[in-house]
Amino acid sequence: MVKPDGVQRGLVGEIIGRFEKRGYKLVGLKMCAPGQQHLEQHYEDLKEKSFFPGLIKYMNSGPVVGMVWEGLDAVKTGRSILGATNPLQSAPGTIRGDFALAVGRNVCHGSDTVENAQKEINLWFGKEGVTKWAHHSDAWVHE
Ligand code: DAT
Ligand code: MG
Repeated sequence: MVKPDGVQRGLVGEIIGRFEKRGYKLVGLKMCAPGQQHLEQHYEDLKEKSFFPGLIKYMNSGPVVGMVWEGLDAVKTGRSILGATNPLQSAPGTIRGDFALAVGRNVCHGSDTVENAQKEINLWFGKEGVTKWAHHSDAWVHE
């Protein structure tokens, strides 16, 4: 997901392009501003953290762009494309390492496990929000 700062800074195309060019297949895409309750549900595992109120306020400060990517090891490799949570520790070449400085303005979100990816897809996209399609380059990307 491109967070509100990423949307405002015009990074939507850049972020989509990095996943697309790596070889992942886009199967879900949506801009929305779902509101506080939905965002609290999305980050429910962090609700006891001191930064939680600030995180929700930031996430609720503008629209976000959610996406669902399919391909080999998409969750783990997707996280490495994003970079470390704190951009000061994100390697150059990662999205956060190239475009962010502060942990509370780190431009993008990525699911951290396949199980959480499934939960987040259900929360943000529902069953009809994901599109099955055949990528013409699939055999040139996957063995
Ligand atoms: P990630 O987004 O890399 O999965 P996370 O799930 O641990 O990281 O936390 C969710 C978001 O909360 C993270 O992208 C930025 C914010 N956050 C995490 N740790 C923080 C901290 N110590 N101070 C402020 N914000 C923090
Ligand atoms: Mg997380």
